[in-house]
Amino acid sequence: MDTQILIVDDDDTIRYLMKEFIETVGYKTVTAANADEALQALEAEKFEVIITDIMMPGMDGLELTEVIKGRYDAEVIVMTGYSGDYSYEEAIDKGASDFVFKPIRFEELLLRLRRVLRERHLKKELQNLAITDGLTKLYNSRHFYNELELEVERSHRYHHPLSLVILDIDLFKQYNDRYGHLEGDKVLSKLGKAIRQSLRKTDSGYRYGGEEFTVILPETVCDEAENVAERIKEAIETKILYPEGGESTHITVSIGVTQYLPGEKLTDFVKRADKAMFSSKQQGRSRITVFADPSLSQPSQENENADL
Ligand code: GH3
Ligand code: MG
Ligand code: MG
Repeated sequence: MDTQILIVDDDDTIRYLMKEFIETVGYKTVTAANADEALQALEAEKFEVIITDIMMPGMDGLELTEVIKGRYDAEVIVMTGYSGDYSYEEAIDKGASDFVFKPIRFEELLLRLRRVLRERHLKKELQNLAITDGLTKLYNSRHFYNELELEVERSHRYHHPLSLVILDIDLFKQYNDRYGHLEGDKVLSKLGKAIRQSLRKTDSGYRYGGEEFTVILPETVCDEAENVAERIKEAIETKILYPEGGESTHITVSIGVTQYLPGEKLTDFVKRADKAMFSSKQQGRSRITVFADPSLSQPSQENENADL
């Protein structure tokens, strides 16, 4: 089990006993003697739950709870004596998930800890469901716009490159017409898998529309994004499909690739990727078009010459 628990208490004995007990039941623990140490630990490692005393020199446990809930994705359980100095309401108000009284009864603490973890995992599952497309197991379009906004902001702030890939299945209406919608759905599901397997750790794939997909590639320049696009294209197009009532076949995809230009609007960025994809369609489908620079999203050289 790699669930990490951070124990914060200024009392050495309590810290030691809690660490021993919580490790006995199978969780990993780190201890901190005050809020500063706790925040250092949180910067260095990821914790699912922080169990903190309230009364501590320096920043108290309630303030610490507030800081944790503002900065980190973690649950907090607070501990206090029977003094009545702090109320359950105050702790919950700061974002704590539960509250235990000192002297600590370890069995009770364990029950509460397990409940907090269970609820946390349930919450995560629900959050995942809300951002995942059921058919392809890729993220959905709502999540796409949220993530793209975050990545654009990051790219802007740190001057790091950011690329976007848009992909559309070629002549998918024909496939549906020929083999039926259900067989079409199977293709979408397989394509979702092919995309997921072709991505690098930092990339994320989305079902953008019915048979349109996007990939966000942080820290990536156009050329590298093109390599990823090529890998995805090959993974999809080499997959042999066996639709019911038909002969073995395969599908092709048209892809657009572009890189974020500092300061541009998110919608312009997406539109350029879309135009690149559309250009792939116009040039005969089953290809990748890269618009590295906005001037390239204007009609291509050949078209311009043809107009003269
Ligand atoms: P193009 O190469 O120009 O993209 O041609 P196309 O036929 O793929 O494009 P068009 O936009 O005309 O048709 C898209 C098709 O995608 C029509 C629709 O039935 C199919 N489609 C969209 N969502 C789903 C889905 O969830 N399941 C299935 N089976 N088909 C879908
Ligand atoms: Mg299509
Ligand atoms: Mg389409």
